[in-house]
Amino acid sequence: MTGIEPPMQSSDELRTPDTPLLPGQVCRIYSMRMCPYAQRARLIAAAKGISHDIVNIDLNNKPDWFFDLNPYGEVPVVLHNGRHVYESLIAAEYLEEAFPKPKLFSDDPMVKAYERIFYNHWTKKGIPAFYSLLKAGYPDPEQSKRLSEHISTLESFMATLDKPYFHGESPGFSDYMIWPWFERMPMLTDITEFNLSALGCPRLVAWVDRMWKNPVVQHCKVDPQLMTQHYALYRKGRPDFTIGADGTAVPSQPAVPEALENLDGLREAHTRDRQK
Ligand SMILES: N[C@@H](CCC(=O)N[C@@H](CS)C(=O)NCC(=O)O)C(=O)O
Repeated sequence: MTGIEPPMQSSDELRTPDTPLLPGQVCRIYSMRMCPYAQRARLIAAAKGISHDIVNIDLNNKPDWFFDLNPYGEVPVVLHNGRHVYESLIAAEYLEEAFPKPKLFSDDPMVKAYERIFYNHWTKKGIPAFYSLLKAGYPDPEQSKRLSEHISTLESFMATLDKPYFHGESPGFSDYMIWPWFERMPMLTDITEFNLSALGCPRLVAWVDRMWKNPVVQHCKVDPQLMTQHYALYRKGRPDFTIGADGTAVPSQPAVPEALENLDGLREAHTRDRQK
C-alpha cells in the first residue's frame, strides 16, 4: 500500500465533472456517505493509495448533469482522466486495472475466477437477502433464514479456501467487494436481531474481526451513529442523504415499528429518472 490519502476538498461541495481536480489528485469518486456500493470504490482507492476527491451527491436532489455520468442516477461514479465509469463492480475493477499497484487480484486466473465467484454470490444473493430482511424491519424468520443461507455459503467458500481472507493470505479485491454489508451487520442486528455470531460461521466471524483491524477498512468506515440515524430516517420515509455533511450527527430518531420501504439503496424508480 502506498499510503491512504484523505480527500483534499470538502466532499459536499457539488463539484461537476468539469471542475478540475486539485494538483496531485488523480481521480474523483461521486459517492454518498452511507452507500455500501460507493464504499466498494472508496475501499479500492484507499487500498491502492490513489489520491482522490470525494463528492457526495444528495440523492434527493440530483443535479441534471449527474444523469450524464450515470443514466441510472446512482453512486458510485468514478471520474478519471476526463472520463467516467459507473456500477460499483465495474468501477472497482477499473481502478484495479488502471492503478495496478498493489495488485488486489491474484495473478492466477483460477484464483481470480474464484474471487469473482465469491463476490458475485454476495452481490446476487446476499445483498438482496440483506435488504429484504432490513425492509421487514423486525426479526422476520423467513428473511433471516434466507440471509443465513447465503452467509453460510460464504462460510463454505472460506472453509474450502482455508485462508484468512477471500483473496488468500491478505485482503484483496473480493474482500473489499463483500465487506461494506458486513460493516452494516451491527445496524441490521439493532433493527432485526439478526446475529452473525449465532450462525455457526466461525471463519466468517474471524474474517470480520480481521477486516475491522485493516487500516483501509478503518479509513473508509462509515460513522455507525450516522448509519443508524440514516436508516432510522429511511424507516420514516424521509431519507436524508446529506446526513453528516456538516460533520455533526443529527438528533437521534425514535425507532418506528412500520416495515421499511425503499431500503435497497434505491429510491422510487421515478427519482432515478432524469427530471426534465
Ligand atoms: N448496482 C449499483 C447500485 C448502486 C446503488 O444502488 N446506489 C444507491 C445508493 S446506496 C443510489 O445511488 N441510489 C440512487 C437513488 O437512491 O436515487 C452499483 O453496484 O453501483
